[in-house]
Amino acid sequence: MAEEKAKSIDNASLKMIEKAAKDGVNTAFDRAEAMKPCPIGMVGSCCKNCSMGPCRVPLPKSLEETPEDKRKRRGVCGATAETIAARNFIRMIAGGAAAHSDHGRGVAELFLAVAKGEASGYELKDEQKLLQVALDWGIEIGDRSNNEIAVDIGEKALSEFGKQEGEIDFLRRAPLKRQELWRQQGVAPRGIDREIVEIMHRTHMGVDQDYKNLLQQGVRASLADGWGGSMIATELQDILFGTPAPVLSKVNLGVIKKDEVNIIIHGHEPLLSEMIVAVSQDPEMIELAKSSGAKGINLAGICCTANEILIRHGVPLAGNFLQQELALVTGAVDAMVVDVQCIMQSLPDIAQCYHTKIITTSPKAKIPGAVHVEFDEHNAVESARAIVKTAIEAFPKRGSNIDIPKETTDLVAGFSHETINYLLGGIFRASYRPLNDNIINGRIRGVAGVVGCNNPRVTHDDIHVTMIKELIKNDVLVVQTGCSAMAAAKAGLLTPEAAKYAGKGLAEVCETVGIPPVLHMGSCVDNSRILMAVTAMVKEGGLGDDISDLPVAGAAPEWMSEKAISIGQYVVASGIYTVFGVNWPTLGSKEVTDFLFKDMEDMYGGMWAFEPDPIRAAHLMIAHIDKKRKALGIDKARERVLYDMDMRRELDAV
Ligand code: SF4
Ligand code: MSK
Repeated sequence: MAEEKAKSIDNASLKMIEKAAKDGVNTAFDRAEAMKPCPIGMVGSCCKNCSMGPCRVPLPKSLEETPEDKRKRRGVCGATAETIAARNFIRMIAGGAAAHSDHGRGVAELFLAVAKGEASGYELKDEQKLLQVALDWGIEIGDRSNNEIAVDIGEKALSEFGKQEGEIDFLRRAPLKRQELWRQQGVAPRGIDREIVEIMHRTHMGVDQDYKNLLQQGVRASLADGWGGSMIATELQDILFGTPAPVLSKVNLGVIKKDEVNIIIHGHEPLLSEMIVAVSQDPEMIELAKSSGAKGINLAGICCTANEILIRHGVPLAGNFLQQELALVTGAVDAMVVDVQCIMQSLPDIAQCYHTKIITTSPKAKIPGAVHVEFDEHNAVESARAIVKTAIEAFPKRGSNIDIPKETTDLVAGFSHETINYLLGGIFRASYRPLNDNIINGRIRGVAGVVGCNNPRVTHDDIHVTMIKELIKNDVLVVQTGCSAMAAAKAGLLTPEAAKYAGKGLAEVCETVGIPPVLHMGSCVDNSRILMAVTAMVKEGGLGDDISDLPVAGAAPEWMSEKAISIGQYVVASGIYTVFGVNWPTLGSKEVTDFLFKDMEDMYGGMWAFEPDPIRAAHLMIAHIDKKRKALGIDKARERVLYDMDMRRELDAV
């Protein structure tokens, strides 16, 4: 009998999974066991784009498919397995790009309202970034006030979504060679909305039926996400709420407190949660909590809203994606406030077993069974107060079935690309030079971005943590966002002490600079920070003249979301080799998979790979990093560094 796979490597999660079973609560872990994935849909071979179908074009039983068999392997409309797999793949990109970009649009709308003085309670916190974005976008600074400049930035940001012609403006932040390559390939994106709509049009029955042409539109829309919608979200959030700097905090379900009103913030957009952070510190609210018998108000987060308020305020992380239901199972969460994305519909059902109020806040994301308190940017303080009061009112209704796991781990987060600049180069000479130098001299072998979700099809957190440990052990500096960063945090990898897991060279750099070997850069939209960091490495010099020359790689080893596919595609199209785990959604077509895994390297200098085993995946990334080091002529330097005195003595002794 096959050995049953562990559900998680995290003890707190395992305890709550056990409690859920006792309490009769069904979680994603149970549902994943009961619901086997459809093998045809899993590899992208099912199409339901019209009512002549759904059509399934499964792979032939034998690898030796005859041309005649292949001709028969079509949907009713004649669509081939290639067309179907490519259409499905780029529809995932459209979904992911839409989610990130609509987040960016929401931020831009709030930003404009703040600039115009129409959103009380908010302010423009980062003047330096305001001026930087104004410069990048050619917006007049002169002797105008910050608010006047910000009005132009807000209007410009909103216009980027609907731009009919020309390119999105942040594209010009990329290295020149990369911009030219995108233009040659015909994938430099116009407005973000336009590229997403075009995917939906081209994938409609009977439109684009050339898989390569389809995949190129996927690239174009994904670039509109990474260098457009996501970058707008990150930059405007930084101006509004402050650019993150290193901050100490804690992670895991143990941050939930038995004697305080616990409010968990979950989702992706920090617009309202920023206000909840402020309101929960209001002495009047704390008094109100005390009058209900609580000692205070405790905020914690799940998923990327959590990352956003962690990196700016140090608010602790209750957990990542697969811990959202488990947080409720503690019985001690008084309210879970959700905005958009990655929110399980099971939450209100589970909440009924306890006393928790699930509060939806976005008109775009309502859930039957939840209380809806709509976020109104013109009245954000009032919305936040209503939410905090709802949580306080729930506190006395807690039952006795409470069990909060003890586990918490310390972490340091908030490594924006600007912070890395300062940390490495110093405040007076902020620069990526020391990073590039340490890569050239071989102390740091390369940089890997490990990001993305959890997926109950694999052991929770295990794939992330195993991969990251293998990378740092081999002197690869890891940068992170999303739920992956939380997995690493729980394993203690986001503290400077984690240098003990790193190879000698990386550990030396971490100890000198005082940084962890794994840097938490933020939320899902903050993958745009990674784009800026690799661009800064190119511009610093010595490591080639394009992102694809750098010894860097990317991974989303436990991915589940369409957003991960959009992120992966813009990272690949930006020139970075990227490995995904769990499963791969185009395996139903060899041609489509070959295009993504092989042809893209010639076209973009970066390509996709699929490897569910975390150690093997890490070594694919390391091999790619070494290939780039060799091409740069810095592989020899690395060998010199490896042979330190002890090793030389050992060699002499032989
Ligand atoms: Fe089938 Fe073609 Fe309709 Fe898809 S679009 S469901 S392949 S007939
Ligand atoms: S929250 S998209 S599960 S990283 Fe950004 Fe986590 Fe993936 Fe959602």
